[in-house]
Amino acid sequence: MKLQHYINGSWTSIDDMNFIPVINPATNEEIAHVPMASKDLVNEAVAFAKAAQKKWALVPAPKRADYLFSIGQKMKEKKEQLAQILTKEMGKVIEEARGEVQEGIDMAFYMAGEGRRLFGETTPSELENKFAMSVRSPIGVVGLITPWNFPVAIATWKSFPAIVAGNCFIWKPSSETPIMAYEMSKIFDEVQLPAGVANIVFGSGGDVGTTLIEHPDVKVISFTGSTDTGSKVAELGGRHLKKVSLEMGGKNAIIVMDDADIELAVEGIVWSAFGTAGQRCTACSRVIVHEEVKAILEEKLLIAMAKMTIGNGADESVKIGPVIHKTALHKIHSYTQIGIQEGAKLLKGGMILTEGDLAYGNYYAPTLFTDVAAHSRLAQEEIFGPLLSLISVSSLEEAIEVNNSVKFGLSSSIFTKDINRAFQAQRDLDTGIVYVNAGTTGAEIHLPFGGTKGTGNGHRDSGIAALDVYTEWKSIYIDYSGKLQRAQIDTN
Ligand code: UN1
Repeated sequence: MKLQHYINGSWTSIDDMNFIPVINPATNEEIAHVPMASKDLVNEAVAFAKAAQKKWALVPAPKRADYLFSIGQKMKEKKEQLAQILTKEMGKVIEEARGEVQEGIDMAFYMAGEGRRLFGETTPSELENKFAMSVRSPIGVVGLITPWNFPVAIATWKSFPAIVAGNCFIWKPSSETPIMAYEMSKIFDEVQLPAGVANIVFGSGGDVGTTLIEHPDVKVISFTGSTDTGSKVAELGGRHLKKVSLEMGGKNAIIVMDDADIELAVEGIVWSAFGTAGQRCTACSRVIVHEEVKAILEEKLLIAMAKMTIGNGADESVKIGPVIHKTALHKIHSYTQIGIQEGAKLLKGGMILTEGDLAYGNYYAPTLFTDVAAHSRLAQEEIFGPLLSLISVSSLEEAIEVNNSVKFGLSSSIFTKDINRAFQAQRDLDTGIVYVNAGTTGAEIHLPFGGTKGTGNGHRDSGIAALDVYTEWKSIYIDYSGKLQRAQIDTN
């Protein structure tokens, strides 16, 4: 299968294109070929989007929202088909793939509802017979750069608020997972979204992203991906005075206090650390455990880990799928070696799996280290794989300090039965998302998603907060006094 870019409501011809293969991480088989857009093609897409946006901004927001309701409905009808494709190109297990498509459906309906709100504000004027209000206005053409770990959900967090607010977008999905984007282009086409509102261009290695960031007609860049790439996006975006929204890495921790429900904590840890093979920005990669319950937690974690089934995520009984590619597999393994060198104690896993069919895919054994030093590389750096580090502490204060000692701040969690500790933790944990008695993953789309410190730059995906990325506040003063009234002067 050869994919095509989707520009101005049609798919580009496949002639004269450079293609690269798309690989199923469970088998390393080629499943499609994705074209690489030239700079000219990206510029062409931006020009179409710019022209389309002038008309799209005039479509009443509730009507723009109707398209989103139809998109959500189509995604619902195709949920199983989309989930199967998602598992095949990204590797996550089918149950999670269904969950991810559901996340996109939820976002469509949620943002469609926003079409009948998009609330502005009225504010009293300091002058007589003068009316003051502020409204959200669309910004123009926006560039969306999305990662491979959530090929559809993250794109919906960005594209749906963008279009309901009256913008047009150019979406550059990851070259690892372009098929989901291609499937979304079919849905945009099926619901007859006006040409040029949604555009998808494929690329690899940063060329398309650079063109979008440097283009004077692309006003906003929304990026989710690694901290390394994100800081380059921010740097280039800053030079071109772009509004840049960044969602980057995490080094998320679960705190297990001495009064925690240990069985529940184990379930939360296993799901957050090893689900999606640890390849979520929200994945748990540190457990900060109170020393009183360290031994029992280790024992129960090992029992739970022994029950995990690893393999091709298309198989309904499998709980842990492959990691995205060989490079990731070797990077993850290098952290096992780093952990050992740093003196951490390897309790389980720590190897690339090669038995039977696993040899064909990119499988890493769920890995548990204990006695990890809070400031070691193992405990500080994002690994993005199924590697978990246990760090022991002797108080809640110390647990919070360890949690906050990393450069990231996406998600955190505490297991405790003490309501005072829970409230103290939600206040003091320096992350954009905090869970009490739940794992670190599973954010819901109607709440803001994002993090503090090295995770982001203050913007949020999802929830109402996403509208702040894709709208500009416009303040409007209507003077009906019939005379010139000078603010700050005539008031006093
Ligand atoms: C991500 O890994 O970047 O909260 C997204 C969660 C999911 C989204 C994760 N709803 O785990």
